Amino acid sequence: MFAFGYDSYMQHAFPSDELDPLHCCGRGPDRDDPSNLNINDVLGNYSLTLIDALDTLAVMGNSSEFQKAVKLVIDTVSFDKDSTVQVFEATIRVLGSLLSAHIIITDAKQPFGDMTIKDYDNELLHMAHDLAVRLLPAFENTKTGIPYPRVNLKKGVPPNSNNETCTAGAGSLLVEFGILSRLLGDSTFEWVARRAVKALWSLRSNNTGLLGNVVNIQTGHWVGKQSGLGAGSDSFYEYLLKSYILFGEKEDLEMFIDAYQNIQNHLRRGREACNEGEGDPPLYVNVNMFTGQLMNTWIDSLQAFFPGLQVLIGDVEDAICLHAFYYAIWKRYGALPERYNWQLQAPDVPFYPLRPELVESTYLLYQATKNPFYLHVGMDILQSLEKYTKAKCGYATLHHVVEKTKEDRMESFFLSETCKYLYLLFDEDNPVHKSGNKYMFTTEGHIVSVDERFRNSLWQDILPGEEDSTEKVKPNELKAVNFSSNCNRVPDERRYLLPLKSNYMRQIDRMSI
Ligand code: DMJ
Repeated sequence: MFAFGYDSYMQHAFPSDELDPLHCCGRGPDRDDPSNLNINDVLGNYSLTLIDALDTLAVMGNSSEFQKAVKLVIDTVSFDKDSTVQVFEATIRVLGSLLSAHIIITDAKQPFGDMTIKDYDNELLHMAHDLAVRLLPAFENTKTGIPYPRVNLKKGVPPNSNNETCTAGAGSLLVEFGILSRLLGDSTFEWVARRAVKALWSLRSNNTGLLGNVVNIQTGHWVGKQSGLGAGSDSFYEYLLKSYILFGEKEDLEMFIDAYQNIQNHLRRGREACNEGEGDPPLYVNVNMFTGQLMNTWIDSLQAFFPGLQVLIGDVEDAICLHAFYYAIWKRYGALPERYNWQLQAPDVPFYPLRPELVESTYLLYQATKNPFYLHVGMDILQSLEKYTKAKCGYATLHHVVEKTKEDRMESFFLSETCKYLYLLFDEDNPVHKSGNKYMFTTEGHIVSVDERFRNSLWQDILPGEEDSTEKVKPNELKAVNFSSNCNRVPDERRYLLPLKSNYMRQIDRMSI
């Protein structure tokens, strides 16, 4: 699947950003229509799909193609482009992938096979630096410290820019910016990303502790008061925990735990006892951040990442139940509709752009439980992707999950995330699994190593007079806190889960979705 998608991109689309899998051609920014944000936020005229796929090639052990791809990126990609892109998308898809590939190339142990590059002179790190410098204007002239959502890579923040941004977009930059800072020894990047997180955090509701989904970066007023786990919010929560896992700053964990508790208190509906094979699965709904009152009756497919995050924090039982709910929807349509109305039991927004979130959670749940049920789920997903999304040249967005009509777009995250998680699910002996929790996945599925290099705090040194009051946790201590609570329980989980499998299958089958 990956090979067909990647080879098709290279053959028909490179050096364009994306592949149009129906017409077998490339796609770049929509210069004729600058308001086409769906395209222009993501496509920067910088061979996006090639960059986003780099570490998938390594994870799959394809050293010759990885080396070729890295050289192509070094030789042909420039960020000196008159492209206005979303800071978040450029960060997670491009910056994150460049850093991940750099980490893989410079790893002395080379666990994925020979991924070294002859005469490598840190070019990918320099490119990441160059890109991040071009994104920095987004953090200037904002009264709250929350960044502008978009920058032009040549000219900075466009005149008359929108002052409104979403929580996930502004508050999920810390992993990539923090790694860059710590690799370069330049605190600037982490500092601006951390300031944005803290500014958003300070704006949470006094009443519920929840954050909304859209905020004005100058006034700090919430424009979108919806609090949920999906679009506009998802990776904000994910990066509180993942920043802690990487950098060991306890304040990140404290924020995450607080947020997680508020999510449980205000967003989670549904009866308990799902893990006994009875009752309804939990449902995480969208509520008003100030009152906690229900705002609508849909969930979105992005939310399916949440069980994976719950695995990381050790809430495996809730993760199992929530995952089962999304899988039940997948089973019904052979895909996840972008929005599913749980009251009408029908899609509200019926397209499926090859998103990875359900596969991601399936993979992480399999790692935590080793229950073969998740292999079954993965196979089911794989088969429906082959059946409904395979096109002449690659894999296509499903325009309508009921009608199974296709759209001419293969988003870059299909190769960087969807294919990677599917591959890893079935590749028990992959170096990622033999590394002893050495790797963590960014929100775009890029692997980054959890190691001492990222534990030296840099950012407080540019705040003269401020003491670094944060407590640091060493990576090996962290494992004991976060991972072993899941992984060491595997034998128990197996005993506990295996008899439940049939209950689960029955429950999923009869779930009235
Ligand atoms: C990816 O680009 C990232 O996972 C992001 O956090 C939100 N989801 C898309 C893919 O669905």
